[in-house]
Amino acid sequence: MRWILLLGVLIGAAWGLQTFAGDQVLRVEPCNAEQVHLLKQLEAQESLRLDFWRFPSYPERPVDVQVSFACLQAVKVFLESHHIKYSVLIEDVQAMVDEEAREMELSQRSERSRNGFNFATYHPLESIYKAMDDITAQYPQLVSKVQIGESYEKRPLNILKFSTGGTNRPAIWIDAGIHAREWITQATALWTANQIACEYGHDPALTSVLNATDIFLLPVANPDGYVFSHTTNRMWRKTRSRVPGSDCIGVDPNRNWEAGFGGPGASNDCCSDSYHGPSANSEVEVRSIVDFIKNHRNVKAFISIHSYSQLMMYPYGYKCSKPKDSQELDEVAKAATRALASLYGTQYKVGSICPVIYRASGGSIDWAYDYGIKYSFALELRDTGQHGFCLPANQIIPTAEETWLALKTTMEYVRDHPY
Ligand code: 0X9
Ligand code: ZN
Repeated sequence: MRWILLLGVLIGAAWGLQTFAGDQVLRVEPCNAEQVHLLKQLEAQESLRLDFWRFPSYPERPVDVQVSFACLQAVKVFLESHHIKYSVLIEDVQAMVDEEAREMELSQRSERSRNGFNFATYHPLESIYKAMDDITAQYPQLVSKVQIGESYEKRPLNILKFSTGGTNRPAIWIDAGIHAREWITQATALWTANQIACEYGHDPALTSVLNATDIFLLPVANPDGYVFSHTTNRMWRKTRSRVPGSDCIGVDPNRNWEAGFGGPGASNDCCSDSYHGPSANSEVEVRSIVDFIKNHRNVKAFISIHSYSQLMMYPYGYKCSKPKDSQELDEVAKAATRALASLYGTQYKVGSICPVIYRASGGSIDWAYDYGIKYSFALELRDTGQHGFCLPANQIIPTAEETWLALKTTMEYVRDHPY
């Protein structure tokens, strides 16, 4: 077993690929503050290179963590010796990544012969950008592409604007893929773009929303990270910016907004996956969205799509108190997730970020809310950890379909509640 793993690692390294042979994802369930504290100590130990899929936070909540094969034994012994409960959520991360790559390869081959975009598989960035161009070309009356900036590595940041006319109408902002590895989010956003374009004029709810409101959709908020997650490291989360004087690359773009920036729930360590960056808006990807929203001035809803955990959350994450509109936001999120569940029974939890997932400062929807956009929500799509960031491609369309019902419910509510 050891030799096979070593061989895998060596072959991967020769290709410049990060491999995860024998890595496991553990679900750790601390049962008191002391145990959370111990997990945070583990997090701070750089040599372990733990990858938290769900970060530890007070009060105690389940934590998902990818542990490299080399450190697995030591981590398990540590947990057991402190009587911290854990189970193995994913047996072999590399096996899951390989399976996903095989599926992509097969569907790309059949796609080339069918000559059409396949929404039911994951795609590299160029294919997503091409599909966005195709949608724009097919529905020029309704859809236009707007470049809102350029990523650190100079890739365009493209949004799709859906508008049936009028000037500076109230607008709904939706972004996906700010975390590179959350592939179901970029895929869902693209399916959603196509759905909006196809269903306008057919679906009465969507049609009435679009007759009053514009929709701005950013399917790939972190294109550099997304490309890196395809070419080199499937579990890449952050941007790809260089921090002067450090060996580590990238900033967590969901800790980089000017909302409790640098507070609890973000890391000072530039090697950490939740590194907040040198200053708020240091990441051009974040700055470009902030500038766009500020210039547009009429955004009434701000929805950020993440994965995984099946949650619909509203502010705050940088503090654990509720916003003044929490009751209304709670009702909207409950109605939206009820609609979502009506399709396939997928259950979502609703609440504000801090109690529902963990404390997280510098997040997008907290910034949007404090900026004055009342209807600010973060969605965490499927699943609850069985596959985590590698949601099988055969779940893309069902996930997008159910998410669409939540988005539509929210958009209808926003349309009916001007402020
Ligand atoms: O840690 C995060 O940024 C989010 N979870 S994820 O697994 N997708 O990384 C949760 C924070 C949600 N907060 C905002 N979107 N503002
Ligand atoms: Zn995320």
